[in-house]
Amino acid sequence: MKTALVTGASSGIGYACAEILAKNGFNLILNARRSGRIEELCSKLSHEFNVECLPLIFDVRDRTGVINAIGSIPENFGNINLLINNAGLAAGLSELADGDMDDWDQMIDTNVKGLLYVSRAVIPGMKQRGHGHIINIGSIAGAEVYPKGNVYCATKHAVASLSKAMRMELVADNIKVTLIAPGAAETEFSLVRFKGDENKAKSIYKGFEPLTALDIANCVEFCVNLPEHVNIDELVVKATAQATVGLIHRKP
Ligand code: NDP
Ligand code: 8X3
Repeated sequence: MKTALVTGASSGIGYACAEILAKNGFNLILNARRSGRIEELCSKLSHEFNVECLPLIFDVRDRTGVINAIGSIPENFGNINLLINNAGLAAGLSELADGDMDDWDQMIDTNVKGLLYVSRAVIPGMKQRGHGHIINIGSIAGAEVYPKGNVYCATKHAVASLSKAMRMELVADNIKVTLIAPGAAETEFSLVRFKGDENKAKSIYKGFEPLTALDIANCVEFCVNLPEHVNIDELVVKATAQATVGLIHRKP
């Protein structure tokens, strides 16, 4: 049986990926900071799909915590075939001139450094086994930029660059690297960005049908079920009503 490690599995895209991977028979190692949600999801998936599920609670920003947690994974979960680097967030929406530096630190530490720490801990095992698949959840904000999205866009540009670098460095080790770059998907993303302001969060998805977390999980399912010799390098996935990051056709 194959094993997948999904970061940020307590909500949204990570949660939906965990469900779809369980359906596909993967044993799961599920990470996030909210332990209650992860434990609940683990017990739900192991009962529903008869797979093994290990909750692995850590903050991807905590370098020592990441190394210790991944180092503590028991042997029966040790052969990680699939890593989904999904944990991430946008914090705030403001111009650089009046940006909140704590928000900047949180986005850079989570979206870039967290992805690096987790990858650094998992890749050596994949190299040793000569097999693996890393799926990085980037964003259309990793190819485009929008006013007030400055630092979030920079972190997702970094994810796009790191995905390319990983693909070049790991090609000789038979490790696939896929970048999935979603457009607007209705998850807890905007609620987090606007620090719990539900009205602001809802307004982002007003007047059009956004992507769902399941839409992205379906893309993950497609990528992981391809034959051994086929890899999707990059997938850009947007709602039909979204042409570019800033051009969304909204009905009144
Ligand atoms: P959610 O807010 O619903 O989920 C984010 C997940 O990341 C949660 O499980 C959260 O868990 C986890 N997370 C956040 N910070 C940390 C941390 N420091 N350590 C461990 N886990 C963390 O948003 P989405 O599902 O939408 O976001 C998932 C990914 O998709 C992100 O990388 C985001 O940038 C990307 N994305 C989202 C888009 C969208 O429109 N929704 C579009 C493009 C990309 P917890 O809080 O429990 O730690
Ligand atoms: C999330 C999509 O447009 O809010 O990565 O940056 S956007």
